[in-house]
Amino acid sequence: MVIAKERATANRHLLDWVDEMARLCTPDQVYWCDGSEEERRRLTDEAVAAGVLIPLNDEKRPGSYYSRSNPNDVARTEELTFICTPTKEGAGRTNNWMAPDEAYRRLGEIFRGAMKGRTMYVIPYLMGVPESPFAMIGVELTDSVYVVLNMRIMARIGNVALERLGSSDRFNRGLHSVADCDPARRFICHFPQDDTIWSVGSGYGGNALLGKKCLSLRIASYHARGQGWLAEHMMLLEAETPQGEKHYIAGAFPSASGKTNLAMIVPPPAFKGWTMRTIGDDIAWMRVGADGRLYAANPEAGFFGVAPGTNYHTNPTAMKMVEHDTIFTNVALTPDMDIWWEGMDPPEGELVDWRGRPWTPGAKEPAAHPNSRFTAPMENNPALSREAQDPNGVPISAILFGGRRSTTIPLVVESFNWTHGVYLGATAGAETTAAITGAVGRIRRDPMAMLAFIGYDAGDYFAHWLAMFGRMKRPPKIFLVNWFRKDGDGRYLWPGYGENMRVLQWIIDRCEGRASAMETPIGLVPRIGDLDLRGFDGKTANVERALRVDEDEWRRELEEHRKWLDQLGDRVPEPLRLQHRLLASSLEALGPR
Ligand code: SAT
Ligand code: MN
Repeated sequence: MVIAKERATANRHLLDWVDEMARLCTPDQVYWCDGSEEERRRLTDEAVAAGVLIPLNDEKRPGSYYSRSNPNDVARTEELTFICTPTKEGAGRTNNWMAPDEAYRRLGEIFRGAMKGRTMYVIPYLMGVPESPFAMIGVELTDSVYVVLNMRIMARIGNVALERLGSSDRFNRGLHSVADCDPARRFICHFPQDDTIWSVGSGYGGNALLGKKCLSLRIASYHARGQGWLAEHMMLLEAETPQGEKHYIAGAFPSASGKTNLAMIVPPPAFKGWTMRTIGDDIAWMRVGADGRLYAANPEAGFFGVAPGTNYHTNPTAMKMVEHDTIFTNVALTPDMDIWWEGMDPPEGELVDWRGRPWTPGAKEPAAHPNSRFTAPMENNPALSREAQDPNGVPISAILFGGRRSTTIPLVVESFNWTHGVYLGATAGAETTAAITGAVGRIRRDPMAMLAFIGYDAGDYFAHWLAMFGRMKRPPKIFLVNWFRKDGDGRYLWPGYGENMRVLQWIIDRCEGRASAMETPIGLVPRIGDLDLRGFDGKTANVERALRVDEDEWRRELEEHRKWLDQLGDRVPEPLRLQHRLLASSLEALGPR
């Protein structure tokens, strides 16, 4: 085994751990990433030579590459994801649990010799900007050059992280190998008490880019609870009004519910003078500032977005963002080596699909995998907020909880208070999508869009959310939103996309105390006249239906909430159970209509 001659650090904790992991995985060589541009070029060339990346048409899409995954490895695998706390109770009822020693032993057997003939890349990385009190340091060891090239877009890697680490032993230890990419030998294990992640058998984003879901959500949420802050699955958006006031909005949505689109929203023409800018599209770390407000920062440095459905109408910003220097995974290829996916204008002629097979328009199966992705650096986003790099984060005015629901949930509901807001987040649900493997189209409860990412017991997580209220002097308002309600014929009642601006405006006006709302048994809902519908070309009757609180639907919904809270066990905090009873009994008190 050859250990790289120039070790980039004198940090003994790091060197010893890398040696130990190299002895386990026996790579042919160990390579320390420095994060430089020269290194990016060199590793990209190596990836191209190895067939891992295919260069795209340099005139149409400069600096961009294409990658196809193993067809068995296209999404996060929640059933193979484990929280390995010392006790099963520590992981709670919503996580898979494996005892730490068993996990180290079982995965250790798979890791043993897994990097033979390969390179072990050492990726020191930072989540957050270097000067930020939010920043967290991780080191990922991986045998995948695809992972290295994606991590260098999604995080700040190399010397910048080593400098910040210095001689400390406080860094997350991540070990990753694609090994033989066998789903029967695929595990994503988190050891919060050891600040360690072991992931084996998958090269897919959320399973393999360890800085993302594994560190910034599962491990971070565990630390956040102990330290009094929140690590959340939220996009972050800056809204500047025509008067020049700025509001920052955080929004939790399950994967593939339009979160990236919302983070890059372009207001309709009637909203002259409004400017919307992106801060983040997936993860928010939130701490209470000295002024008692909640400050949020995006720890990532890039965007790992779902490609299908993205086009110049639904998300022009993302389309511009991916015009250059982007890695595409599992989309389709055009004859002139550009990319294509469902939702773009129909292609001319034959394509090559995500599995490398010829594909003609009208074919039964999609050309791009429904969970195909683009990985683009933050600076590519033409609507990026300057505050995206603010070390202290931005003060949040409103928190949104959303999900894809074709019935029941109104376009927008403001919570009566913080506890009710936490309840709305805790009971939020969504129809399932392609970002996770499993059935598509069934409703699953996804509290704060964090079901797959809470690194401990969900009841304790809700209690932590409730406790955060006491730390704030000016807490954000909490809203439930649903862009996806349908009529009886399955047509959307609300046009969504840029038109969501009308809802955001109402939300901002509520935060400023200048818009009215109607009290309903389940929360505060705008009347049709409370929304600014200037220039709206949809039917107002449909908007009224999208806003409606249907008591029968809500009786059924609340019954589902009860079952859900029962399922979570007795660590669900009493205020949330009481909140449930209050809502259910208020609805009953109205009597039959
Ligand atoms: O599937 S990933 O975790 O890689 C991305 C996402 O779901 O947001
Ligand atoms: Mn996500």
